[in-house]
Amino acid sequence: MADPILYGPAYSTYVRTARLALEEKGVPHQLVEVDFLQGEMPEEQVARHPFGKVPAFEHDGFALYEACAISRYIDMAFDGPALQPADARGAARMTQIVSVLDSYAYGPTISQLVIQRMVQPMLGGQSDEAAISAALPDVDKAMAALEALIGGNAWLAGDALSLADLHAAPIFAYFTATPEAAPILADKPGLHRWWEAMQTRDSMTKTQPQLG
Ligand SMILES: N[C@@H](CCC(=O)N[C@@H](CS)C(=O)NCC(=O)O)C(=O)O
Repeated sequence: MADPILYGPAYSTYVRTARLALEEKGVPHQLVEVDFLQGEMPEEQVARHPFGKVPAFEHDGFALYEACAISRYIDMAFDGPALQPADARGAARMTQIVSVLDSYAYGPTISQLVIQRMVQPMLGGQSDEAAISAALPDVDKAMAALEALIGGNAWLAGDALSLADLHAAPIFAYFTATPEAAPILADKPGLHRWWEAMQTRDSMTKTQPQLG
């Protein structure tokens, strides 16, 4: 069987989620870089992803898009450590956290805070401080929900690393690089402990993006 191919830029959080899954499973793969930061999404990527996003994925003629579908496929199709809890409650908790990240955390944290604080200046523009201020209550609300969900667990969905952690970590990598993160995380010891542990994984080092 051919190695899987992941299409997207290493700087994308959702691409990194899929790469983390591939690294945690130890799956040889190819990353085909697709850059969209300086302009439009390239046509060949829109052909792979009808909503014009990254990542897209292909394995032996099987094409997929949407990071959570890709990471679940990687976990189930390849040998290596299981990245999804086997019990009903653990699996539901993992799915809940992935959904919270997609629905309530990514938008305010990445699309608003990180884009304004980090990406706009990198592209030669200015941060929109009003947009950042407007996003912060929603960032805090999402982080508070994640703090409640992790509770005393080592990992977001329980006592083992799961796809929930791989979905959250790329968001945290950018979030914690903003000055707004420290005060928001100050009263969230569970997330603080989790992020310290997450950063030490080889998969995080191997997928570190070079942005800027
Ligand atoms: N629901 C999609 C979201 C993917 C997504 O938003 N990707 C971002 C990069 S992290 C993207 O493609 N942005 C380009 C754009 O919106 O034009 C998934 O889970 O894969």
